[in-house]
Amino acid sequence: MDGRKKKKKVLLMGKSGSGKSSMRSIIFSNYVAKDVRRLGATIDVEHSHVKFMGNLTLNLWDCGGQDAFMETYLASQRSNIFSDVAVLIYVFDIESREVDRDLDTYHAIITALKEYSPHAYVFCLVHKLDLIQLEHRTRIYEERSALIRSRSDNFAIDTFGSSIWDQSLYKAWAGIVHRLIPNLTIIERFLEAFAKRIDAEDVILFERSTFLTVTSVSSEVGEANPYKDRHERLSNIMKAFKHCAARNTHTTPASAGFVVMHTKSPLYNVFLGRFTDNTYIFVVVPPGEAAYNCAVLNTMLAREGFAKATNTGYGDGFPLPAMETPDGETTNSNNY
Ligand SMILES: Nc1nc2c(ncn2[C@@H]2O[C@H](COP(=O)(O)OP(=O)(O)O)[C@@H](O)[C@H]2O)c(=O)[nH]1
Ligand SMILES: [Mg+2]
Repeated sequence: MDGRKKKKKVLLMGKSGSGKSSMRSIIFSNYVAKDVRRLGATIDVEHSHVKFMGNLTLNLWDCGGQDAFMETYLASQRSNIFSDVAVLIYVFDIESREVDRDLDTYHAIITALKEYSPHAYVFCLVHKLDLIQLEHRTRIYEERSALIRSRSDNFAIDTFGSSIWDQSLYKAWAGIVHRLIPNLTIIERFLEAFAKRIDAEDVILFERSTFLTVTSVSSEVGEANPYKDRHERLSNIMKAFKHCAARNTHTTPASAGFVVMHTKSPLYNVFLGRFTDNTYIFVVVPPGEAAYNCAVLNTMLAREGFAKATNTGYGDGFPLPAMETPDGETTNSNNY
């Protein structure tokens, strides 16, 4: 692994009206859900480049889903569209009345992908779940997900239920970008060592502009937290906060930043602050002034080393603890 700039091609496909452009705008362009109704239909392919974690550029191909376009993607444009793909995100509209036809189109796309980019990751989003009554949501999502899997050939796919009207959108996209982040193992080992050292119950790393979860660590206490969707809830809340801050300070949501927020309670301390150029860190530690100060101080101290590790792919900026290798030898992880 190295620190060179990485560009990854991401195809965003699915029938016209399934919600592709809406999601893209909310996640990457700081739109709020109610604003996406203003978007026009995507004609042909709309290219955009989004930066993520500084050195990763996602080259997003939002492919208009009208039937005529789908046909040209599969015929004359086949090699252009399907070559060099890192990720295919396929969006299914849960409201569609033509489930079989949608699955046939999906299968044709998967076949083309297998031919030109057999190592691509495939994510399928069963979208607009807000339109299904809460009590039927899980069942309908699972049924649809099983159907999609049965048409995915040999691809190991991930499926998510999503809606632009709640935090499920953030969970799905965090799952997607997680697969694309360079130096993720280094980031995760670093964060784990850091969390242990400051006795944190939860540490979550968020990407700065999208507020998507990059990765997280929970201790045993953190694991017991009943709010399993707390990461994506925080992404959603922080995005809304940025919009609110932008409105009140006459800036744009993209530039509305903040340095730190904290909550101290008799049961825990929480802070959410700017970590590196590209990340925010969310830390939960035990209650008390000393624990809080210690965690804040250590977070400040870890910044530089962390930034270096994520940029270069080497963990030498922060004294990571020695690790047991599978054959019993002890190695120092700094020798990465
Ligand atoms: N109810 C609901 N409507 C959605 C959702 N996502 C998108 N839409 C709506 O679906 C319509 C089509 O969205 P658009 O993003 O243009 O679809 P695209 O053709 O796939 O790019 C718009 O009116 C959106 O407001 C969702 O999660 N729930
Ligand atoms: Mg569109």
